[in-house]
Amino acid sequence: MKLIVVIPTYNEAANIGRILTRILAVDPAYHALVVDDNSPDGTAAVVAQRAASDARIHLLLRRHERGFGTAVRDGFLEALRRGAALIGQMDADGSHDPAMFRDMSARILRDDADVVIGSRYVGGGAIQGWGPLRYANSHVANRIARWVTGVALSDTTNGLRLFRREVLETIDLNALLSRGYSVILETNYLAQRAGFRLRELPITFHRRAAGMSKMGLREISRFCLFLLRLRLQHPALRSPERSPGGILPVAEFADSPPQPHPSGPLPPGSRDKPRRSQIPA
Ligand SMILES: Nc1nc2c(ncn2[C@@H]2O[C@H](COP(=O)(O)OP(=O)(O)OP(=O)(O)O)[C@@H](O)[C@H]2O)c(=O)[nH]1
Ligand SMILES: [Mg+2]
Repeated sequence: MKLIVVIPTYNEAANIGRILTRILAVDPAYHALVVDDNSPDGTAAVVAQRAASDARIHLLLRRHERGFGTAVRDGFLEALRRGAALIGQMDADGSHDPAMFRDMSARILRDDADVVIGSRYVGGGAIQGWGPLRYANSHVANRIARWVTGVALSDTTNGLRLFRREVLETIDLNALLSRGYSVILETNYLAQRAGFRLRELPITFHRRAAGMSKMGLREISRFCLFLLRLRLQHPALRSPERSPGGILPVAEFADSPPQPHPSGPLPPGSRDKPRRSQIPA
């Protein structure tokens, strides 16, 4: 089954070669699609050279557009066009382990989930190498995102995810509001709202291997602006705290028995299939 991993890049020449090698080593059915915004450090040239001799490496070079959100969107559209059954997303800087796609795809193929999120904040998840400020930034962003949107995830800003093709065909990628990092939250929110099953799998997140972060004040303000726009566009959004029956339970994969639903047990067989009436408008 064809799995394409979308990797947005900006100035990742020092990292991209290694991450491509790691992705392709996980499984012969895995392809990598790098979406590069004409990085000044020549990231695209590194990828193009690898793609010339490896049919599983693809490059989408965006010469005139810049932005994490639109890069992810364009990557998803290109992966659909290339016929992927499963579409992954990860960063290029070594923070995410591509071997996780094995477990993630197993969950989807077992029909336990439609979207699997690599989560730093569920039991067993971890972050290595972050200072308190970086951690606080991520933690607060997740709390606010969850409060505003009702997305039932512990970690809705991490860029290691795997989608069943149908999810990305259903949500309208061309209508996304996000231009920046909020695309992760927005697509999670839209998938949940469309009635798909989102599940979290614990991961260890590593500090970037080399190069500079693109996360800064500009991205943080873009994220806040996105939340405001979403709230204005969907005034009926409610927080989980204020509408306990209105969202899906946070779902983690664990070998332990499933947690009871907050509003009582679901009928047999319905645990994983959210009713559309459970999804906030
Ligand atoms: N195409 C594209 N990719 C981007 C852009 N901004 C960031 N990226 C890529 O998106 C991924 C995540 O960006 P990072 O800079 O690592 O952001 P971060 O993980 O929040 O920050 P660090 O923890 O400091 O690494 C990396 O692979 C980047 O190269 C952009 O404007 N366009
Ligand atoms: Mg990073």
